[in-house]
Amino acid sequence: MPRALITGITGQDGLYLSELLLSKGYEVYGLIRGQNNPKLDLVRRTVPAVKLLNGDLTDVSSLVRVLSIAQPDEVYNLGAISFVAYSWENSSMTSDVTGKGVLNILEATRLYMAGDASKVRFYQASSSEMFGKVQEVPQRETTLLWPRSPYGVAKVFGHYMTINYRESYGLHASSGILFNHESPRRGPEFVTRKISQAVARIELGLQKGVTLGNIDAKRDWGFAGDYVDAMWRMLQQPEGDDYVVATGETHSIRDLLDVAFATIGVDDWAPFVTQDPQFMRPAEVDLLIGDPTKAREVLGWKPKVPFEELVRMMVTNDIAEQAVLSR
Ligand code: NAP
Ligand code: G4F
Repeated sequence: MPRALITGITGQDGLYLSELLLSKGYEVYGLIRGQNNPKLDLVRRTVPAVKLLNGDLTDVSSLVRVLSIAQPDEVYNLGAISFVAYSWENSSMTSDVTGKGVLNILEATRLYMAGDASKVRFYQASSSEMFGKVQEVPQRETTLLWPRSPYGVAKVFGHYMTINYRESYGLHASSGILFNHESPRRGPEFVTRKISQAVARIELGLQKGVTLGNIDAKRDWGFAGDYVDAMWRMLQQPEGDDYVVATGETHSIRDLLDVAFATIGVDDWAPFVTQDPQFMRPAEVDLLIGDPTKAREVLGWKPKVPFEELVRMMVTNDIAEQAVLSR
């Protein structure tokens, strides 16, 4: 039975990846932090077979201990402070967790493999946010990185550190440059879920409108359940490498509003949407669109859930969830 360790087990991708690996017969370990993590129950309910181990990406001694207990064949480093807006307000902590945390888990993995590079394979959750002020359209593996947020800068550090461990120590290390991926499990702070929850609550008469920031920004949005499959495929390759994982389509937040409100039969969303500078960012990433050719050709991966279906799935799920919560 192959063994996997996942950091970020309480997050959106951690849950989908656990489900995928368990369905493939893996023994799955998850790193959980804090003495009373509020998401512990969610993980236990959703993926009860996952074995949870205490640790934190900022504490290298905890990572060494967790690796020695889990004895993984594959390490998936999904843990991060992942909310871009928050990273300006907590830039030092974001650098420690999202940036230096990658070095910590790489170093713990190097100690664990003890000179035997065949012992373990490593996945790093890199991000399209690294492209920032994009230098090429669409963005591919070779596109120059130009991050626009403390989060993006921290991800660039983790990305290059992963490549460096591959080149320095022969570690089978892969970096997935994933474009935005969403689901009903997405955190409510992100724009897709903020909109799907608001539309659901408007439909149920629980809320009158929604206040947003820049609605002209464009993102390449896919379904998280599809994207974790690409992570697994990367670690099944003969060599570690870097891959863009994206749909190859881009949509503005206006397009997102169109589909979300159409799901409840509203054609003109303007009366329900206001904008507030508090949701604007000091530096914006205006346009993301990925070129997933390499992932398709080498990994045999392609996205299954199109944008409109994804948005409708999220709104429909939130209507059901909000109806229960409001009872
Ligand atoms: P998420 O839902 O925000 O989950 C982040 C996870 O990181 C949570 O489990 C969180 O645990 C954990 N974490 C935070 N601080 C930690 C620390 N100090 N030590 C250990 N774990 C810590 O993120 P996601 O959407 O699943 O994304 C997974 C990864 O992919 C992240 O690295 C993200 O930056 C990256 N990524 C995401 C996207 C996307 O569109 N979703 C795109 C590209 C890259 P707690 O519950 O304890 O806070
Ligand atoms: O949903 P967002 O907060 O996601 P963002 O910043 O693109 O980051 C996500 O994707 C990255 C991959 O590219 C990940 F690495 C990262 O961890 C995270 O998962 O914002 C999307 C867009 C931005 O342009 C933002 O300015 O939506 C715009 N926006 C407009 N109004 C808003 C809002 N974003 C949020 N969160 N809230 C708003 O009210």
